[in-house]
Amino acid sequence: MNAEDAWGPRWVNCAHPLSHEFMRVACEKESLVVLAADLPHVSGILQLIEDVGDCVCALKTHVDMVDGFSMEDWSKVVEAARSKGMLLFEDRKFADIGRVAQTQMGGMYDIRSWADLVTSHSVSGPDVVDGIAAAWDDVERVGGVLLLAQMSSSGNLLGESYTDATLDIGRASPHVLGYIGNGSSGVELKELRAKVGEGQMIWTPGVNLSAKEGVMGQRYGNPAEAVLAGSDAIIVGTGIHKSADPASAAREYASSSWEALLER
Ligand code: BMP
Repeated sequence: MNAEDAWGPRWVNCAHPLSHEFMRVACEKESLVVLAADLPHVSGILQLIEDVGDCVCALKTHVDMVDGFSMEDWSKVVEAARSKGMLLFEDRKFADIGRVAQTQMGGMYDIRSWADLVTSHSVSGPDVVDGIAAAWDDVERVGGVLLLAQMSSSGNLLGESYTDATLDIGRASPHVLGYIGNGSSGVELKELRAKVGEGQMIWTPGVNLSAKEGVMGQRYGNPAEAVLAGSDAIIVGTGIHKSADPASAAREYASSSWEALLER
């Protein structure tokens, strides 16, 4: 399906090139699924990519949870994700001053060299985004930042005024592709979408087709409802990798999110 027909005003109004790349891949795969590959070994991540990569648009990683990390092993993950046409998204949640964030994009994980997208908190102010962008400049790559405007964890401190201030930072920066929203609450998501408008993306963790509640305060909502409320990407971890049959679970998440997009 033609991306503009599927995405409508989002396709027309989003400015960041990687948002179009995501929307294009989503149309190709008929899926809005971002896989949260929260596994401690490269071998497990590689197997997961092999099993579900055809219906996943981006691979979200926490590179610092990988046991015995080596860049040589990690490059296999990067290569496998690219060969399946997935974007690479490191959920680093930067939160420091700009200069330090720039340095943290390098280091042993060298996030700047392989990640297309990263998350950042806005708590330290706008310079964190400039630091991240400067790191991509250093290696002559283009990347996009998703700012945490809401969270799915219960009791989080990202209240309305924090969200509003985060959107002010995000609107002012060409590097901010969009926001993390709370996928477990259609009400919160609709409010967020009304404030964000059409020009930036909202990606949502906290979605699951069966579980009502996750462990340690994670909250879940229905992925199709999240898309209908304004989410552009559903971030799914345990719903896929803990499933007895990850491939068919991923297909279910893909079709429910895609159908919701077309309905929207
Ligand atoms: P799961 O579907 O297994 O609950 O995983 C959710 C993923 O989304 C995790 O990788 C977590 O780090 C991330 N996440 C979240 O759950 N809530 C947020 O508010 C922000 C996140 O990045």
